[in-house]
Amino acid sequence: MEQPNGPALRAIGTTAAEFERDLVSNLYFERGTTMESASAQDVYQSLAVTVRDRLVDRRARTATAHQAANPRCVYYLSAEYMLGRQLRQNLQYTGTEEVARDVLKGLGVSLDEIADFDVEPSLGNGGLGRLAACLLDALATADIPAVGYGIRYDLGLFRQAIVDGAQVERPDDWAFDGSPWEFPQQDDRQAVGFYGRVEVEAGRRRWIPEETVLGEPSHMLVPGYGTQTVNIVRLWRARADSDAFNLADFAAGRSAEAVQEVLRSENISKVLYPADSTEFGRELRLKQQYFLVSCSLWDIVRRFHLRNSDWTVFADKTVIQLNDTHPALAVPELMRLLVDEYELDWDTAWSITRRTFAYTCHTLLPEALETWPVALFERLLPRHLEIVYAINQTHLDEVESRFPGDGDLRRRLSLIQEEPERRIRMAHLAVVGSHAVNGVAELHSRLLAETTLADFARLWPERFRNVTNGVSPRRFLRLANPRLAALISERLGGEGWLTDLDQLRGLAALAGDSEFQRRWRVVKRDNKLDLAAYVRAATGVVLDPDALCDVHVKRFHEYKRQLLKLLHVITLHDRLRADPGADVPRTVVFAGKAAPSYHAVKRIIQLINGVAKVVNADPAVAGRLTVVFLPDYNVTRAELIVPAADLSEQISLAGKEASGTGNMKLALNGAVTVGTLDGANIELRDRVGADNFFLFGVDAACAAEVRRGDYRPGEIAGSDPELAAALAAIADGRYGAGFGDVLDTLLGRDEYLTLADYRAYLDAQDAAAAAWRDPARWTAMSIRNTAHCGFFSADRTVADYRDRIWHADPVPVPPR
Ligand code: H2P
Repeated sequence: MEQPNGPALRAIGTTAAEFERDLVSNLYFERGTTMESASAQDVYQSLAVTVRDRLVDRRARTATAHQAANPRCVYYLSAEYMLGRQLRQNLQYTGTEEVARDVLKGLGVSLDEIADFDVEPSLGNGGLGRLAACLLDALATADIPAVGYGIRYDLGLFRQAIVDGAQVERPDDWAFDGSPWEFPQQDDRQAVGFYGRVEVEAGRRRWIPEETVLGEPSHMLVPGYGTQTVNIVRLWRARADSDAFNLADFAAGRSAEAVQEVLRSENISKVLYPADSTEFGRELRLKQQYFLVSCSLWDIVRRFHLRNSDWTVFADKTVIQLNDTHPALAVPELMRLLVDEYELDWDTAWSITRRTFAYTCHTLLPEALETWPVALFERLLPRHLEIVYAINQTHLDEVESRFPGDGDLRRRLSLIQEEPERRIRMAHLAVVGSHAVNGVAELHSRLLAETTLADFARLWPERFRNVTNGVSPRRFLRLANPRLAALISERLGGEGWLTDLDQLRGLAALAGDSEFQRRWRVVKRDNKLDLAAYVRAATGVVLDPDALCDVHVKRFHEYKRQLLKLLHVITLHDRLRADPGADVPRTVVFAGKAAPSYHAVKRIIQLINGVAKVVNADPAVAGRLTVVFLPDYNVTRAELIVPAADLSEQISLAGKEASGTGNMKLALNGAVTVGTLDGANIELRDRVGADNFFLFGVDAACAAEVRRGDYRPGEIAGSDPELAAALAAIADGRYGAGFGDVLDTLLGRDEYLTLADYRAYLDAQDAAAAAWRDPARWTAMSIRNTAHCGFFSADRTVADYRDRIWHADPVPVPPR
């Protein structure tokens, strides 16, 4: 039982009586109501606080243990966090799920209904944001002192609605009803400057900002599983000064003018990735980046000074992981703090900075490597520009001394791109300012060093390393798929696998066991019934729980090739109309969001919905093929789809997907992958075995070669009758008129070699269908996928970061 920290605090216990007392008390004192008159929202909020309170004592003890140990702390800087819903996680991590269920039942309320009020914070976009959340979970589970820093976006990315088949972006006001998991800390506000000028005072350069915005932190608890550690994620919200509201304007009836300054400040944390098609949007993005970095570094330095006074140990106590380039401004900002504010000399400051930062790159696409116009940067952050230039000078001097006279190399390695306009290369800034640079899968790390960052890898080979991504087995198996988790625990004799995922290997011996197989199939079918119920309510489409559930779920991007999957669906539609036995009964589920300004993929979403409408209404294929586009993909939706999936589509063009993590989540839940040799698919196939994976398509080297050569997609289309028929069906308007633009991209450049891989992909799908026809064979493949997924635990990923980059020791938190 957890005890209070002093006589003034009430005891927090785990018995049903204590839980009920606290729940009713929270209802009374926090919501001002009683069980008799409480709304469901009241009960939800009080339940959440009751569960949260059970973590607070652990958090307090964690902070005490960290203060005493003065360890090296990991600070994770990320523009995105996809934390997922918190209620069920925290019930599980505090061991109070059963107690809560019973107590609520006694009060006449169902936990499952109340749990539906839990809203997932909309603070992320895709794999990068979910990876951040999985790493925080695994860090706490490993007792490593860590803080995640991010922005508390009011409206997050966007809520995706489908209107007439097209994506429509709506604001995602995730905290509209109040967010019980946050601890706001108004008294810890931090001023962040923008614009202004640089002055010289007593021989030192100093930035005098012209505009100031307040960063207001709130934190959420990040509990470890099976341990006492509770770390935090600290999120910053932009606020205007309390006298920013212009009372005179308001009094004169100019209400819009009255709030102008308030809006200008608060816009900074309004949305994730404001559209960058306007100058306003671009400037806002850069402001956000600096806002995150400035607030977070201030907090990191404050934490350092709580326990230390000597700057020379800063890097021994601090490692800052840059999650992609969005927080790369932290490099010049730390230099500014050290040199301008704390008056360290440049060389000492630079050595501290480099030893402090590490950078994770998540892409290979050159267009995804951020750059900022020097002119904008200079206007917004004049002192930082000077610092970037100074860093660049030292850096280019080093290049010159190592490779004398190589002007081309200097140009390529410079932090500044000169043509066609002068821009700052953020990835270069991150690499130059870090002691370690990592990719997120073996292939990705190798390609980074050979292509995208090749010159840097030549300059500093020792900085480059790989850390293959991983996923939290707590979130994506225990929470998302309780049925499978229970079956696994029953057979493995306990839940040890939850923190030691390699134990799943013990399932391999059961792959051929017919009774185990039967139970495995029952779990899948029940999960499909859950998905079917949701899909029916959300879209009206009826799913067959016995059909092969074939899922392509992830952010929309042309390289991820949702369109290749769709061409397969169209071909299946044709085949089934001619021969109802041409394929196994199949449900194809698409889900994912497209960036609002990415027109080409938004058209693909429209085409998917067009195909779904026609296929689902076609009596000729009824019961054989169903297509759904499930709107608003996020962690909550993933938790529903992933456990129900049989076939996992990981079909990006080889050499484009850095890693993927959906591939891991799906395989862990027993989905068999149809995939290319891309990202972590390669490592997945190595582990689950080639016989339990449907491989197809060109590899990365071959793809690069095809692209360099004389690739003619039109000829491929002309020589493959089924492909020609599928394209003709789109052209003829069978799935809606006016998709000529989609065809033009395919038949024109076909950047992502969709047509080149079409035939191999269909063959792989036929092989999958053949395997599905033999349930014993399929189920064995499915079990082997789960059994050999241990490597893809985020716990292993964190152990790799710890050993290869962070060198941070665990600090166990003593139980009471
Ligand atoms: C990105 C990469 C993925 C990678 C993930 C996490 C940016 O995610 O593309 O390949 O697994 O980061 O490292 P996503 O495409 O899902 O937005």
